[in-house]
Amino acid sequence: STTEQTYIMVKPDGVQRGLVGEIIARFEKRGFKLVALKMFTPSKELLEKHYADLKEKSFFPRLVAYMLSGPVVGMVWEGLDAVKTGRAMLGATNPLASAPGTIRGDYALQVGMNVCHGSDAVETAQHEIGLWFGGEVNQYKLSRQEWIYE
Ligand code: YYY
Ligand code: MG
Repeated sequence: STTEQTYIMVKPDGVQRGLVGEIIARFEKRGFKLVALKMFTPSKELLEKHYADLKEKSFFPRLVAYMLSGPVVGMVWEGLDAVKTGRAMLGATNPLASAPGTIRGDYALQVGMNVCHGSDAVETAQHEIGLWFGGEVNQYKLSRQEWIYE
């Protein structure tokens, strides 16, 4: 639906490399509506909740340490098929497999520094929006929407 929401996050490497504006611009230009945006210095506890499904993985400690290495920028984007389309815009998890034209395919090389996060399902997105924004997103009419949706 056109009101589907996804949680997109610029990871510490993306912030340090000056990719925040580029990533926002891609979602804006694609037609998605920004409904929440914030820079966070997350706690270890929050990151462990965010990545709870990966806690048994061998790379989990390294992943959490990387995510604690600097501030991140979290956002919620709303629009048609936002979760799946958002993932397609990010590219494959391993940047070596990400298609050129995707964010990871254009700006990253290694899986442990892949610049961005995107929710993998509608339910996951709602869970992540709850974790990072307490579920609080903005409601407004985007005037350009009538030139994006037929
Ligand atoms: O959702 P996505 O970020 O594309 O991948 P996940 O399987 O959820 O893994 C989260 C995160 O963990 C990934 O973006 C990089 C890191 N990671 C890793 O460092 N090494 C792996 N073999 C797999 C994932
Ligand atoms: Mg994931």
